[in-house]
Amino acid sequence: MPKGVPIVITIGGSDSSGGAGIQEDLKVFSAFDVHGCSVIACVTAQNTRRITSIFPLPSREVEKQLSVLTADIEPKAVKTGMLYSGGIASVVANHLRELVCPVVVDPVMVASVGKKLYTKDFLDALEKEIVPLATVLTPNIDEASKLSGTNIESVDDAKRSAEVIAEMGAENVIVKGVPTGREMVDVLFDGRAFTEFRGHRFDKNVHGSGCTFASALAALLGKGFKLKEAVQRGRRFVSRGYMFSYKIGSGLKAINSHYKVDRYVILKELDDGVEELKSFLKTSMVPEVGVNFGYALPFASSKDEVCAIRGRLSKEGKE
Ligand code: PXL
Repeated sequence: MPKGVPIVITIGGSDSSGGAGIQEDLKVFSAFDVHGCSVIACVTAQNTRRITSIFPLPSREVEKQLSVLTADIEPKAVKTGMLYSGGIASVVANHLRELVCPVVVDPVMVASVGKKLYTKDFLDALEKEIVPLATVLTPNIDEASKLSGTNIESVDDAKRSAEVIAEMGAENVIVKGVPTGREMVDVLFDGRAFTEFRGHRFDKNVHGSGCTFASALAALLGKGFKLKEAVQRGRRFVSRGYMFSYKIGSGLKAINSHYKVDRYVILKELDDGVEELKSFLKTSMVPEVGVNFGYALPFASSKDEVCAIRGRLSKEGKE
């Protein structure tokens, strides 16, 4: 490992389908060039359609993983996901209390295939022990509704819910995915002010998006980004993941957190394209104003993902 690579620990459940949980977190960490350590809280047996078993590890085994890691390694950030039971949540909280790095808490409650991912005593431990240790808590609207006891149907509802959750001790709360017309809004509350993040509303249900966002946040905070910038970058990463999501079985698609956008290939294609165009372009086809020619990365969403020839092709065949 090169010197100075930030280390980020994820604490959560194993997802045998590889789309969410620890497996997804480690993929995201690697996409952001941070080193991921993992503490397994439970093992789920699942495919893209259903979860057939949840096997929580004994709390003392979770405790052993945390102890051995923190005795040797100084994480730059920690992310928690599916902790499942009150007992496991308490053990995790005891360790988080000793850490000085940012803690991203994804209060995982229900799987995208619809199964409940916690036991009765978990909610109490989450509220009393884990939430107060969160640098940022990342509930979706259902999780935020459950935690705050308010029903979220609008951005204003999400703001009220975030205030209630912040009262429980979370430093920042981001309530994700308030559907408003054609947009999806995330609401961030830092204990004083709200920031709204608006984006495209993807209507497909993709497996792993919550884990991806929270682990991207942990990686970015671990790399030293300020929270708002981390949220913006994390959201962009998740949108890309939706666009490039793919099928691995007969059920839900998997979010794509390992796509590579190859800028060099696009530049080369532009170059070759210009030469090809010039080879058959007749003067009569070129308008007075000339011809612009540009290429973009797949699903380009900003100017730095577009390349074009400087100036334009003119009637005289000059670039
Ligand atoms: O997406 C939430 C989640 C987190 N962790 C594990 C999961 C899931 C959803 O299926 O299986 C292990």
